[in-house]
Amino acid sequence: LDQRGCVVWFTGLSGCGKSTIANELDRLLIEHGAASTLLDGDNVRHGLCAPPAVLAVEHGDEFATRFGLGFSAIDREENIRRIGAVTTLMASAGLITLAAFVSPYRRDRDRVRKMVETSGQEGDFFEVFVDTPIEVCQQRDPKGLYKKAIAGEIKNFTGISDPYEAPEKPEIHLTHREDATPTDQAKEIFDALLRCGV
Ligand code: GGZ
Repeated sequence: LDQRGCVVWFTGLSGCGKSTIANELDRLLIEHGAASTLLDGDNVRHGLCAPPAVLAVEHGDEFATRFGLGFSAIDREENIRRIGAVTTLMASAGLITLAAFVSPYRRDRDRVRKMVETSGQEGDFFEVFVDTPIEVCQQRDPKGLYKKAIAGEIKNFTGISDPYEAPEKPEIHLTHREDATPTDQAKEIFDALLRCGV
C-alpha cells in the first residue's frame, strides 16, 4: 500500500537482452505485489512513436512527415523525450516503470533522468546498462537486423553504422556472463532496487 514510483531505464544495443531482462523483472515485481509496468520498442514504436509509414495511412503525408519517428539522431531524441515524459507521469502515479530502449545518446538519457527527478526526487531514476558485447548481439540477431545492417539494407543501425554512447555512471551495470540467465540478472536488479529503498 506504500509504494513510491520510480523509473528503471534499460539501455544497450539491439539484441543485448534488455527487453527480456525487463520482462523478467516486471514478472518478479508483480509476483511480490508491486505495481509495475513495462514500456519497450515492441509496444511504443507501434503507437506513441509510430513510423511515418504507419501514420500516413490515417493522418496523411504531412502529419506522417512531421510526427512519425525513425532512427535518425533527431528522431531518436524525440522518441526518448516522449517516452521520458510518459515514464515520468507513470512514476508520479506510483508505478515502478520499466523502460527498455536502445537510447544510444547520453544526453537524451540524462534529460529523462532530469525530468523524472524534477517531478519526483533524486534517486527515482535507475539507469541499467545491459553491457553485452556487440559480437554476442550480432550472433543472436533474432530479427536478422544486424545482417541487414551489415549488408547496408538498414541505415543508422546502432553499433554498425550509428554510435552507441555507453553510460558513464549507471546505477546498475550488467556485464555479459554465459552462466547468468535473464532471470538471474532480473533478480540482481530486483535486489539492487530493494537496497535502494524501492
Ligand atoms: C537500432 C533499430 C534500428 C536502428 C530498427 N538502430 O532489437 P530490436 O530491434 O527489437 O530493438 C531495436 C529497436 C530500437 O528501437 P528503440 O526505440 O529502442 O531505439 S532508440 O532508443 O534508439 O530510439 C531494433 C529495431 O528497433 N531497430 N532499426 N537503425 N535499432
